[in-house]
Amino acid sequence: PGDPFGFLGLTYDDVLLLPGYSDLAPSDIDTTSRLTREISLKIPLISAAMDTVTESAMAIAMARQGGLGVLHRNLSIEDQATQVDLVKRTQTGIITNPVTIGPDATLEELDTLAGQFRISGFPVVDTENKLIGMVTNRDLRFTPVAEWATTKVDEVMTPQPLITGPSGISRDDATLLLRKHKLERLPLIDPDGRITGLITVKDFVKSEQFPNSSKDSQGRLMVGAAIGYFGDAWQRATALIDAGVDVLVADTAHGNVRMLIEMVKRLKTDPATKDVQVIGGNVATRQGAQAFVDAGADAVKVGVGPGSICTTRVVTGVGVPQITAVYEASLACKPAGVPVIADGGLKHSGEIGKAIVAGAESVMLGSLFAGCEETPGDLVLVNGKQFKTYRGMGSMGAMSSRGKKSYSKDRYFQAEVTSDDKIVPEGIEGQVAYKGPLATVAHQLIGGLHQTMFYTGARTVPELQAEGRFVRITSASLKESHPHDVQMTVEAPNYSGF
Ligand code: RVP
Repeated sequence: PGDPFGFLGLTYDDVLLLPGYSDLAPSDIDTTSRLTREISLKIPLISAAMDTVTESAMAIAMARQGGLGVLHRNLSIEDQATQVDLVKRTQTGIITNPVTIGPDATLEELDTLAGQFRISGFPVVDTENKLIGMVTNRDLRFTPVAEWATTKVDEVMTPQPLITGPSGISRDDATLLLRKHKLERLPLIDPDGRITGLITVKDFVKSEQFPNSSKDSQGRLMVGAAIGYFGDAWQRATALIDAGVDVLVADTAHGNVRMLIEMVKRLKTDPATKDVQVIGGNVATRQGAQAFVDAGADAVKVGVGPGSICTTRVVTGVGVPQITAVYEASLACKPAGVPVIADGGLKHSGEIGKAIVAGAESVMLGSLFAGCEETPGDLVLVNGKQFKTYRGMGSMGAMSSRGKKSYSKDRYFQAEVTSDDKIVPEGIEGQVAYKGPLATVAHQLIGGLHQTMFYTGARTVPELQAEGRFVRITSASLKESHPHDVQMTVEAPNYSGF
């Protein structure tokens, strides 16, 4: 009953943030924010679970910068679990579960293993996992390739006694040992001589290069992965947990669905899964968010239709403008202490601060990241300019069986559609300009957020959320906000046009 038109929905381009009194030095500003109830990130950026955005290389780059990558699920359970494993093994410090090899393996097998895991040195262990030597790619070089199939690892390895460290060695002690003995690798063993870890100089140097990186309690990079609720989603969830995933994103394009809400509830109560952080999504109303809060979700992802490649609002007529959607969801989430993630629709760095003031604690980005070097897919050259493909997960390309099997069309309610000509897509396929490494893209985005915080006088993200105020604007103001009445001759690294 009552007014059928409800309230007015606003989105990013409908608002600006009011400047506020500022007494801050750049070093005062802290962009740390909560991703979930239990995980905080140094930078509140998440890369979208899309097959043209996040696979292991992107997830590694995101975690190194201090954000998080969510691995897409348009691939088999085994392949997605392998992606998780690749991120978890890319160490920032100590490898807690190093890949080992047996003394009877051939050099050919050693070479295959090195290629598969992209590593060059292995502890050699006996059947009880006791360290008996170390073997590296260097050891291969002195044996002719023709003999690799018949030569065994124990013929070329460096046998015990080796320089080793105890399992719980501190970073400083490990550094001393590596330096003193000019070691490339330091195996860690327990009192019985079993291998428990491996430290490499390369990883130690890297961890100094990425002081903000998002790490778990064991110093491994953090990673998220998308699951749904349909079919074998539960097996997917447990396989990802076994591989070490930190965050499961249980989402579909429409998350206010009984089976998905039940999935979140089960994940948060089953003893096998309840310790992993679970994000539920996507919703765009207060009631939708409340359902996930009640189900025990550790964060709620918001966005129905704002995505750059999304046609949901056009195809279905359903959606909520993103600033309003985030605000409405936050009304349910904030009292429960559950963070909101604003997913989709961001075009510039200034929108990160707007999402935070509307009630989000982090943002998920697709198009802004799709042009990065680390995203899946090759560079495409068009008229001498470099592009990368970017497509919606509800596009024909992602849902049809052309190319390879689609594992994710249930995200758009199409799980039972077997023939491609019956698919109703809710996304498009396109391309974005190549932008180089994620590090430079993230630098511009976070630099923009720093400036937002300076202009608004907010030292921290919670302060920005609490104190930030909007002013609603008109289309004339939006025109004024963008460059106008000049011809742009040089593209800025953080602005490419209206
Ligand atoms: P954007 O950053 O505006 O490119 O939006 C990315 C988001 O769009 C994703 O995180 C997801 O929520 C949504 N998406 C992905 N595929 C589709 C679709 O095909 N409609 N939408």
